[in-house]
Amino acid sequence: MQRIPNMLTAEEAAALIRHDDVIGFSGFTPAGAAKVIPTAIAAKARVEHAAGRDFKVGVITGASTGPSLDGELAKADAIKFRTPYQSDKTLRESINAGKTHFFDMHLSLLPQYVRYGFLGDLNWAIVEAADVSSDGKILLTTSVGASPTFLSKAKHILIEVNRYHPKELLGFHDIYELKNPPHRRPIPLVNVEDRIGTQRVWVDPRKIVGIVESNRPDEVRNFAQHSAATQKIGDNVATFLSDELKAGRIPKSFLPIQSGVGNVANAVLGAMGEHPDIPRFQMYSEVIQDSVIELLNAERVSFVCGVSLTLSSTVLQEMYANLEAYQGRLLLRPQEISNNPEIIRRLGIISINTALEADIFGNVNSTHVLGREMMNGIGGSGDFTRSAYISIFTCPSTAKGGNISAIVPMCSHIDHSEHSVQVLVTEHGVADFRGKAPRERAALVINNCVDPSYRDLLWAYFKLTENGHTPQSFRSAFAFHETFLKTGDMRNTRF
Ligand code: 0RQ
Repeated sequence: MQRIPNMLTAEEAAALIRHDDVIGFSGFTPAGAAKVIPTAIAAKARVEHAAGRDFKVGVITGASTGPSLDGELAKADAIKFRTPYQSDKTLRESINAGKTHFFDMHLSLLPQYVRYGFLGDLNWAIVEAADVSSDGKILLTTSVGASPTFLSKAKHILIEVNRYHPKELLGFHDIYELKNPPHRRPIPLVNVEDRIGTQRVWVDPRKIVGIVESNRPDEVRNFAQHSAATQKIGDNVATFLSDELKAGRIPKSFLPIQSGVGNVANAVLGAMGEHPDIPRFQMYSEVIQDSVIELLNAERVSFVCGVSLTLSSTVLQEMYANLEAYQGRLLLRPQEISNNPEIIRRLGIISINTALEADIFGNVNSTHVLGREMMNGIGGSGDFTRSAYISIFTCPSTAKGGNISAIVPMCSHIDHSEHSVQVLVTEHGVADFRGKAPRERAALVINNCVDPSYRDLLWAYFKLTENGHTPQSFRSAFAFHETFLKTGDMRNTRF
């Protein structure tokens, strides 16, 4: 590090960024996200705007980030376009107001979109690191995301060396980049634990324009306590999987688990850990949340790999205090590898993701509240769902105190179609769609998954029309949504 002379302040780094630049920032969730430079870029934007000058940048990251990146830049109205995922309140409002263009995409595809040039030229990679050597070897921190691709494709690089993260993270990353077609080869990963790449990202040191030092924790939010509903969903998933095991449809050694983001996913993993009939398992996932570390500590999970260590600061600090105990049991991979369909299909992954809304035929909406307002984005849910051995969606059967049924006649937006969704689980039960025709699926969902206060209404909808392979009434398919918008309660729906 001593031979790279250009130590900069965050403000000096921000001064290099120009209006209309496209930046690939590190960060997959708030884990490993660049922090001090984006905040300084936001401050620069405010100064430029006050002087009457345009200043907006294109923001590409691995997935969502934290308040110092998406939050600050959105508050400063400095984001021209954003991809592939976000979860920041201000940014979400700007997207839904049509002010920020948001391109919601499968996370596995992001790195190759950048390499193929589909998102334009990348002016900058701004990446958080635990260390950087004078010959350009970069030790990433708590996420890999798409940083290797940003670093290889960007014209210039700025590094945030964050002293909060120890250099002993060396050995926890497995960096492997795909070649573009027609030179792409099979990915040589056949077991969850396989290492296929390097421990650090190698870049041409001449591209590193500056290094900014910082000491800032990841801005990971704590999860909500498990509610009765999320606990029951977890129990239902665990029981379903243990029944699959007993039926011989999951091998005795079990199969690797992918688990989604958010409160529901956290509760599901907790329940799987507690279920007496589920053996110790491996995880081939994306976001490693607190519950995964608890399962590793309890020896319920034997190995986990993912893209990010999205841990509350207490759990991360405990891990850092005892890091060597996790060597060989935990690995961070690029999103292009963790979410790669070739590997997901090969390993036989069981995917468990959360739906905002599902319909009686098994289509799932993960992204749009009432069909219009973007929540976070599709994230990796599609990457896993489309290629999984068993694809499961979970959700509480109602939202907003029961005024919204998460199960509707027809989804107001579809991210995962009936062709990819195999199992739906709510706190009331399980609908297993495998081998079932649409009419059979509808009966399973209404009987097993729907909240009792909506059951008669959904039967009433289903009986409206007798015709067709998938019976629908165009006039009434969105009656639940329309009624909610008019009266604030879907239970007022009348057909
Ligand atoms: O709103 O916060 O205002 O109360 O949506 O709902 O129940 O807390 O669920 O935190 O698990 O997030 C789908 C958003 C679920 C997330 C989603 C309202 C509800 C609440 C959140 P409030 P919960 P979770 C990749 C995995 C897409 C990306 C993905 C997500 C808020 O899981 O972003 O899967 N997924 N990545 O009140 C209106 C409905 C609603 C509703 C819930 N039907 N209508 N509002 N809400 N249902 C793969 C990995 O490996 C990580």
